[in-house]
Amino acid sequence: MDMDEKVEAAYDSSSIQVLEGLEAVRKRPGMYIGSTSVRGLHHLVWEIVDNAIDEALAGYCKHIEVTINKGNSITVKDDGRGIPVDLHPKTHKSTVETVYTVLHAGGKFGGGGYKVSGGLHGVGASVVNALSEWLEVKVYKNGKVHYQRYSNGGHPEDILKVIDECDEDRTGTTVTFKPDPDIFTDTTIYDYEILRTRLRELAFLNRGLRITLYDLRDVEKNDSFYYEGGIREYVEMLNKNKTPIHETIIDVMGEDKGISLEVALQYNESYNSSIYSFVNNITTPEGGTHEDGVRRSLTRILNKYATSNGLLKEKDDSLTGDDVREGITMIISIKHPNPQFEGQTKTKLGNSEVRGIADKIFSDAFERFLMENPDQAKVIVEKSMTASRARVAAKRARELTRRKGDLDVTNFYGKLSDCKSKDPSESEIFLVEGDSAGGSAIKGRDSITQAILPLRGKILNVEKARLDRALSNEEIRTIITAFGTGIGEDFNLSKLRYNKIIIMTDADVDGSHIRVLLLTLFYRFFRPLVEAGHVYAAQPPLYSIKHGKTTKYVLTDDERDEYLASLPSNTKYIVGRMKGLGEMDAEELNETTMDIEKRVLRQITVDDAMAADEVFEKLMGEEVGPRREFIEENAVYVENLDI
Ligand code: 28F
Repeated sequence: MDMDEKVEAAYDSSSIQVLEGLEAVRKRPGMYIGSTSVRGLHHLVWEIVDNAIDEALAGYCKHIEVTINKGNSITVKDDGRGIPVDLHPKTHKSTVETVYTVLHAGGKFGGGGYKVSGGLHGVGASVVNALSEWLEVKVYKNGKVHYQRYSNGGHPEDILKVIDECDEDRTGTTVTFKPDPDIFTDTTIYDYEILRTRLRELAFLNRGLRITLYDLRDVEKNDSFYYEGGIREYVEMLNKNKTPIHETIIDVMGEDKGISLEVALQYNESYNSSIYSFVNNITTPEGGTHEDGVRRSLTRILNKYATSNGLLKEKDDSLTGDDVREGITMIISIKHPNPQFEGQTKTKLGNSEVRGIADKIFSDAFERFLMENPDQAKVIVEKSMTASRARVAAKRARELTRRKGDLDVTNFYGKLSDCKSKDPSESEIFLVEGDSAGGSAIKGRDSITQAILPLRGKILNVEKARLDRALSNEEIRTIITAFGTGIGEDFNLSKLRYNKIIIMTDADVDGSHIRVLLLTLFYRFFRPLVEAGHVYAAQPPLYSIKHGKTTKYVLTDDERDEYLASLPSNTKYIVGRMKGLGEMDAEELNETTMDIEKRVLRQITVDDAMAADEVFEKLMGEEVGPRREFIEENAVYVENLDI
C-alpha cells in the first residue's frame, strides 16, 4: 500500500490510468492470457518471445535465448535494436516503460513500426508485467545499458536508468520475469518440453533465426534450433520415420499485397495426410482461407497436369481433394499484417483475399515444379490415381458387402461361438489366437456372457492397406460382423454387441505381434472403440508354481521370485513355464485368464492420439529400421498403451 502511494504520487493522471489497466489484468487474467494454469504460465513466455520474434521479422534480430532460471523465473534475450529508450510522445515516459506498463502498447502505440505482428491475442509485454511478482528489462543501445525494474504486478520501482556501459555495437533487449504465484495458483514451475517444442516450431517457421533454450534448474539442459531451410526442414523432420515417394521437398515462397506465403510439401508412402498451417507463427488447426487456397490449387494443378500429360484419360474420374492429399506432409505458413481469426476456437483464418493470393502463388510454383521434374510429377500423380481407384473400389466394396448381407451375424455360424446374453453391457468377446486355444476358451468360458472368436488366418496389416483391402480380408470381415458396429462411414458405436473386446494372445513375440496388428486395426478403423474404453488385452500367466495341492499362476518374473521367496524355505517348488494358450486346458485357461473374478485385464487406451499414431506408424509402417526397433521393444510398447 505504501508502495502504491509513492508510485502514484510520482506520476501524473495517465500513470493512474496505467495502473488501473494493469489492475484489470490482474483481476481477470484469463481474459488476457486464456487461463492461469500451466498454459497461461507458458503463455507469459510466448508474449515476450513474440516481441523478440517481431524484431527478427523486421530483420534486426538473429538470435533469441530463453532461459529457465533457478526458482522458475524466465529470461528472454534478443540481439535486436533494443526497445527505444527515448521519451514516448504520448505517455511522456520512456518507450520501454510504455511498452511494459500500457495495455496494448505494442499495437496502439506502434505507429506502423512493424509490418506483421505475432501473438494470437497480441496483448503484449504489459500483461506479462502485470502478472509477475517482479520484472526487469535491460536495453543495450548506444554503448549503454538501460535498466528498469517493476514489482507487485507491474509497478515501476524507478524510472528507466542507465546502469552501465557496453560495447558500442552491442544492441538488444533482455527481459527477466517471475510469474506471480498469487495468480498462477496451480503451478509456477516451467516445463522444459513445452518450451522446447514451441521454440523449435518457431525456429522452423522463421528460417535463419537461432533460438536457444537453457534450463538452469536441477539438471542443466539446453537445446539450440536453427533452420537455414525453414519449413522445408520441418517437412523433412515430419517425414523422417516415413518413406518419401519422391526426392525433392517442394518449397514455395511468394509475396503479394503485403502478404507472404510459404509452403513446403512432400508425399510419403502412407495413406494419411498431415497438413499443418500457420498465420504469423500461430497454428491454425481449423484451417481457413490460406489452407483453402493451397488445397484448391493442389487439386486443380494435379488434375491439369495429369490430363495434359495423358496420365488421366477422359474416361477416368477426376482426382478429388482426398485423392491428391493421400500421403502428403505439408506445412503452410503465411505472414499477414491484419489477420482476422474466426471459427470455434478462433484458429481459422477468415481474410477472404488470402484464398486467391495463396492459390496463385502456390499454383505457379507447383506447376513449374511438375514441369521441371517429370519423374517426380509422375510418381505423385500415380499415387493420387491409385488413391482415386481405391476410393471407388472401397465404395463398391462397402455397397457390395452391405447388399450381400456379408456383415450380418447370421452369415458366420461356425466361426463365432456367441454368448447367450443379448445384453451388450454384460457381454464380452474374446479374440483368440489360433484354433486350439479357441477350443479351450470355448470349453472354459462362461457361455452366458462370454463369446469366443478364434482367429485362424493372418491379420492384415491395415497400416499398409486401405479400407477396400481390409474389407476383403476374411478375418477382418468376421471381426466387423461380430462387433455389429459396421466400419468406416457406416460405423455406429451404439450397435456394439459387447461391452468388452478382449484380445487374448500368447505371452510371446508372435502373440504380441498379433496383438499389435489387432490394435492397429482398432486404432485405424475402430478408433471410437478404443477411445470409449471397450478394448482390453487379456494377460495369460507366464509361470505356474505348484506346491502341495495349490497352484499359483504369475504374470511376470518378478512376481514369480516374490512368490517363491514368500514360501517356507523347506517347501519343494515346482515352477512351470506356461507354453502358450493352446497348451492350457479349459480349466486352466478359465482360472488364469478368463474368470471375471480371477483374471487380470489391461484396458487399452489412446490418451494421446498423436503419440499413439506415431507409435503405430513406426511399428507398422513401411520404414524397416524403426519398425524392427519397435518390434524388439514390443512388450514395452504394449505396456505403454495400457493403463
Ligand atoms: C526479450 C524481448 O521485446 N525485443 C524488442 C524491439 C525493438 C523495437 C521496438 C522492441 C516502437 C514504438 C513500440 C527499436 N528500434 N525482446 C523484445 N525489440 N520494440 S521489443 O520498438 C517498440 C515499438 O513502440 C524498435 C526501432 N524500432 C523499433
